[in-house]
Amino acid sequence: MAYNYITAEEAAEIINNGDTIGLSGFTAPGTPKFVTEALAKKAEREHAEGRPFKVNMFTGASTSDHVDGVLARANAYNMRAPYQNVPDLRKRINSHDCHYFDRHLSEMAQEMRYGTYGDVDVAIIEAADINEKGEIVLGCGVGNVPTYAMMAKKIIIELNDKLPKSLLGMHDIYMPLDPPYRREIPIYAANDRVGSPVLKVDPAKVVGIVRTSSYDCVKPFSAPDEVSKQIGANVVRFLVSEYKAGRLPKEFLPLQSGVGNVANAVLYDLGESKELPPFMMYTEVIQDAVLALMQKGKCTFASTCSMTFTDATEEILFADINFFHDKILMRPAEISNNPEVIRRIGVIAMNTALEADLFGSVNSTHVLGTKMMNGIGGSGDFTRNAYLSIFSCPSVSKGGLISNIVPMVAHPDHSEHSVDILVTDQGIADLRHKDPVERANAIIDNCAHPMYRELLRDYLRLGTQGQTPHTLRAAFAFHNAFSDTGDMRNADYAKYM
Ligand code: 0RQ
Repeated sequence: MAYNYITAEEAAEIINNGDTIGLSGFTAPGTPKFVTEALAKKAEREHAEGRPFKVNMFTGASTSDHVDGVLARANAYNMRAPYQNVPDLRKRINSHDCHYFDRHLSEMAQEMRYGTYGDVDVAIIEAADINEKGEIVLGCGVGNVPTYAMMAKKIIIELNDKLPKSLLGMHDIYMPLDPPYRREIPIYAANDRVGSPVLKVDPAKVVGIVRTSSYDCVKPFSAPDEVSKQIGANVVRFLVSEYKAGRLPKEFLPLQSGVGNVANAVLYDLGESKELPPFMMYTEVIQDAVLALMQKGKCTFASTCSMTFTDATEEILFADINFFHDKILMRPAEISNNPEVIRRIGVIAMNTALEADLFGSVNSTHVLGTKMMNGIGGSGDFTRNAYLSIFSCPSVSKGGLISNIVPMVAHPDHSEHSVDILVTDQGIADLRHKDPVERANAIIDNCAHPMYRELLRDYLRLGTQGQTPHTLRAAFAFHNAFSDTGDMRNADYAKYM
């Protein structure tokens, strides 16, 4: 069938106030970039003329400024899910201009299919290629697009000429049946392929194709600072000691790694380790370090939802795509993050915390307990189901005004039942086989910054009751001290007792 080629502005005209939109992609890669920019301009025009214009936006994970930045600045979101990381959107969420549902990423697609969020009016899909039968070669991220495309009444394609058609074969599009008909997802090793290399859509639903040309605009990494390097070295030290002790199989286990500078630094360090064998990844994002590890033969395969590469690394990938073609498989989020598969193949999960408490619970999402940072993302999918779950963070933030080890986390995302290992620049606390007080002592001695250790020990001494000796009246003394004085070191337990 002959498709209708349209401009981004014409595409934006197809989208109405109140529409629910589903986007392809996961993080910036694979996410549309041009129709959303045009949509933000349309929203601004509508607002200037006194008409309401807001949409409900579902994505795979975070996007980029071309989506969440422009649309947040235009105040064009009524609702947004399931994850974001753009400062302007964060402001809209925390000021209640935008309803934000922070969901486990593996659950979004099936919740959508169950009808939790109503209909999908429009899916916008970035593609490297599309044929007359509606078979789409996706870009560098998948997300929840199989579900959004299936449910959408209309589909708009962004056909991006920067994406080589030879991406064909690097996707594994699989949609599980919903309960009670679901069977096991037949992935028994990270590199098992179970689905289709193309996304199949009904060509009759494709209302327009917009020709585009752009890399994925992932921000370059800053060079790792001393703290990140120390965290990376500690994570590697822990994994090597586990491996040498025989607590990890000799083939090693697939790794999951979160996003950001620390995660990238940890992977570079793993690549340098002579003691660890080459490994596979079963993860939701791969960053620049993974491509370098593949070139060195240290990472042999990566199952992921997105190739979150900077533009320079994306160019390296595209220039040598034959080398990488069989080493990377991009899958929908409900498969890349699938709890069943993660548990089966024994993933080692490595994620980042904002703060952790003395007994091992982790806050990944809410700054000082109230302000949404990004969201839980895939960290819960992996943490709860991993063979080994590692969290890392710097021991302090804001030059020491904030201790990232606190008596009690101000918002719990991952409980002490799921967190196995805590790592900071100071060291490693192995929380397994420890009772709550033993865990607290291990965290104070190994992870807390020296300037906060005595204050944390004082908190532990206050507790006289129960197996987990919290003192609830004083549990947020660190957070209260920061709110009142701007420095957690002023925590005064007596004030609340
Ligand atoms: O503030 O930006 O003003 O300097 O928070 O802190 O240390 O740079 O942390 O960028 O690695 O992000 C948990 C948010 C960490 C991220 C989180 C301040 C600090 C700084 C950022 P500035 P860092 P990172 C894979 C898995 C949840 C989702 C997830 C995240 C800023 O990793 O969103 O894991 N995780 N997904 O100064 C107040 C504290 C603080 C603090 C740091 N305790 N209190 N402020 N900061 N600790 C990805 C996907 O799911 C797609």
